[in-house]
Amino acid sequence: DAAHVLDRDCTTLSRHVLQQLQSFSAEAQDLSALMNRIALAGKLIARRLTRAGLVEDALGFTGRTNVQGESVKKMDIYANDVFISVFKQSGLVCRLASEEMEDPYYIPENCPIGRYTLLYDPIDGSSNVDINLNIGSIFSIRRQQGDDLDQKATDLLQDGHQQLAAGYILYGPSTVLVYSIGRGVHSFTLDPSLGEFILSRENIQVPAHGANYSVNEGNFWQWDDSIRDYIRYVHRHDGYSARYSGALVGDFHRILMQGGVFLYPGTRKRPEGKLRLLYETAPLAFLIEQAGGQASTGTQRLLDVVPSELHHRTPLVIGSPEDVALVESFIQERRRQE
Ligand code: P6P
Repeated sequence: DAAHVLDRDCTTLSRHVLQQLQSFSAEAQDLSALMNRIALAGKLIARRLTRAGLVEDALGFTGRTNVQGESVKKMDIYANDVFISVFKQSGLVCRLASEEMEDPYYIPENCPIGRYTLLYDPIDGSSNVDINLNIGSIFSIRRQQGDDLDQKATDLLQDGHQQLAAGYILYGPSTVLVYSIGRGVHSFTLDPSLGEFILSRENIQVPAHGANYSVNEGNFWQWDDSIRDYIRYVHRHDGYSARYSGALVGDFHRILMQGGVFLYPGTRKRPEGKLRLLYETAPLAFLIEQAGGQASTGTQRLLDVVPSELHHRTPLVIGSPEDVALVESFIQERRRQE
């Protein structure tokens, strides 16, 4: 019978969003359409990546540096422009803010309709592109507040609770899209033969504790004593495994699925850390809290942080509640001693 025709009850992303909201309100329709555009961007980027070694303009550097002072890779630009083009057609997004662009990109003809803003890191971990290791795209959707006539996008400088939706696309052995619109965290796997993201895991809950701790220990002597205390603790105790790929999305996905903690602490030189709030740490914090986990700067709940500017950076401690609490306990202990 029909049930056996399909491998599984193919729940596509757009259908899932509408089911999530159990309504067909204007916002539900908008979010479903927005998620569909993100899925399209993911498919276009995944397709380019699978041929990275074969097509001329996918590997290597452009010779430019971005607002972060990082050398820009061809794939960064391609992915950045893919999101702009799929949202131009959508009519829903009138501003896009990206790691790759100093200022937001405006699509004025879309403003009267959608009034949504996409904040994204088009290719996170792009150093992995040339060595065929996992990379990701991170996204967050906020509603535009006010008319932003001066195009300063100051309404974006609000805490992470303003996010309507957040998620990422992980380009790994399979392409996985993980998202939340505030009703749990769900993952979809791209079926290339269908060209559709099909529901693979619903209501993902991060384990209360996990063995993985994910941090770049090469920075050990740059850290505060509190982080070194935590690292010495996990070195001395059985049951911990170091896992670090150098690409945030893959390292986060491992923590979400298996538990544990990912850290990118501040250093003496850069106390605010490396990762950016609006399109990296805040979307992941939204997700991990929806999955029953925690995210902090080490001293403050991540979703409460108010950015001072578009490319605001924060330290990050994110993952299983027990493991995040353990890191924070070392920070609190050192503060008590000061
Ligand atoms: P480090 C990649 O450049 C990135 O932004 C994240 O994807 C990743 O977690 C981090 O930086 C890696 O930084 O300093 O450990 O190489």
